[in-house]
Amino acid sequence: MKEKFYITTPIYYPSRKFTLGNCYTTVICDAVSRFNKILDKDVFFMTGTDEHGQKIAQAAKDAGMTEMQYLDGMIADAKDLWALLKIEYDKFIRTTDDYHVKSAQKIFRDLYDKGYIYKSSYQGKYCVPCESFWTESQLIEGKCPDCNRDVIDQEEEAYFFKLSEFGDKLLDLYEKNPEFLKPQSRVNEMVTNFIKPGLSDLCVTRTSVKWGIPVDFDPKHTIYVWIDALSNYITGLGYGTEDDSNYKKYWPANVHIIGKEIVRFHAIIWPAILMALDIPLPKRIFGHGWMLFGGDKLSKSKTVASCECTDPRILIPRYSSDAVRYILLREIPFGSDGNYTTELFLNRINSDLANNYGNLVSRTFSMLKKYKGSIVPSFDESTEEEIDKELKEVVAKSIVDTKNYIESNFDVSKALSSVFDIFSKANKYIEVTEPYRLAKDETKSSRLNTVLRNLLESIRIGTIMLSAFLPDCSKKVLDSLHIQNYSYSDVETFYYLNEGDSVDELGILFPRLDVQKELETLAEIQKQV
Ligand code: ME8
Repeated sequence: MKEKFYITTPIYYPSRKFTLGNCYTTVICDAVSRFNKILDKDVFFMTGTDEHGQKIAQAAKDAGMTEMQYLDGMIADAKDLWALLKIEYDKFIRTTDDYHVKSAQKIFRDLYDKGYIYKSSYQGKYCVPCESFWTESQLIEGKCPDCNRDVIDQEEEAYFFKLSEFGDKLLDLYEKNPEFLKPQSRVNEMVTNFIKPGLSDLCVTRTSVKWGIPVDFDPKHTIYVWIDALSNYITGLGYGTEDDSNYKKYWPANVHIIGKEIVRFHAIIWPAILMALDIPLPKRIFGHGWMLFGGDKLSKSKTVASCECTDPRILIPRYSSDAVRYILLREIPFGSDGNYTTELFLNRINSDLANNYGNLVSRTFSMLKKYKGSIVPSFDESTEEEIDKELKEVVAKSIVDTKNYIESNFDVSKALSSVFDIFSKANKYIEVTEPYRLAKDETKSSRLNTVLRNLLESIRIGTIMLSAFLPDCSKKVLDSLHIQNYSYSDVETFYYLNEGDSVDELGILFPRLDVQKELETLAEIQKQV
């Protein structure tokens, strides 16, 4: 039986169109999911949308639509974006889906029946026009952070979850299970900032928010976002419904990958809810850092210079989904914050995709055509030199390292960099072995064969690993080599291609860009949007 692997993104708020920041987490999860498929695991990858709450109701109102009209449009747009980015999810959950609503209600009722939820009253700062409660710390200079108007002290009846009972259990969890929350810095943050000072019970319903899932035994209350949202990770598998086969098969999740600002909800509230329900905990929560745009988490136009383009709907059609996936996966050290600029993106396309990988493939394929009629040549290990061993060592190291980076820490950035070690080394191998010179000397024919074969096999191995990260260009290269189905065991054999097979021609994978000109064109395009 195949090993199971269940991975999730956060479910995003569709109160605005998804940004490059949402693409960041989703592409990481997609790459990890694809990589695990290559490792021959039985993978389930879920993403979706978090569709309740005041913000969504307001956005729909502003757009002059009903909530569902508004949401259906936003979700169609989100799915188009994921298709453009080649995101291969197994399930897209919407928290307005029927099965989710019923199952979230059951979760709430079970928590109530077990005595973990009780009725009391909620006191907070209330903005009457926005119909929103705020905590003291959310106010900006004492006023509503949304509309900047005065707030009043208000009390409303509400249900509370006994989060305060879980402090010690959570400390115990982090201590006994150091893999549960990564990176380690996030554990320190949870312990010092939240658990040690003492957890308060959590308000989990609102009577003032109408756009939410009603508590089935007290319907004037709606379930306040976090119980609704977090439970998606199990309701999406069918938990609490008639068909819970996916829940039985895939839960507990191998990992929830999320941004660092929602670690508190995932590493404190979610395990507490699961413990209360006697449900096993996810194996790992990874809180990654932020992609920063001009120092800001959101690509708001006011903080980003006019030559900056952060709209994936412009970038993907213009530069390919692979190019956008590449910058997202590679540029930001996984776990930390990192800056994105359009110039950096364009330079990466040139240096890594066009000059390194693209150039390697195009040089190798054109030499193969010129000297060997595009036929996979034989190899003769007796003609091998030191540089051949070095190349094979780099390949062997990358095979081990890439898998380790993904399996031990989901570190897509290091994994991708390790795959590119093969391409850099193979380009150097061409410089050192000079196949164009060998071709001029008939006595070197066998050596030329070996050199070209070693290049082809290095490209094959690197490209199979690359296919988890950049599926489109890898498919083109693997198609030329007539490789359709593959798994990680195929990269572990260096000589794998059949001698005498033909290799199909391949166009340019990544055209080189004039960065300055592109920046100007993007600025123009943005002016028109
Ligand atoms: O928080 N850099 O939804 P959300 C990196 N609905 N990641 C970014 C990013 C950036 N600049 N901007 C967004 C919610 N993200 C809740 C989640 S889960 C049960 C409920 C990513 O639409 C990152 O994953 O605000 C972050 O956690 C998520 O988008 C926030 O999405």
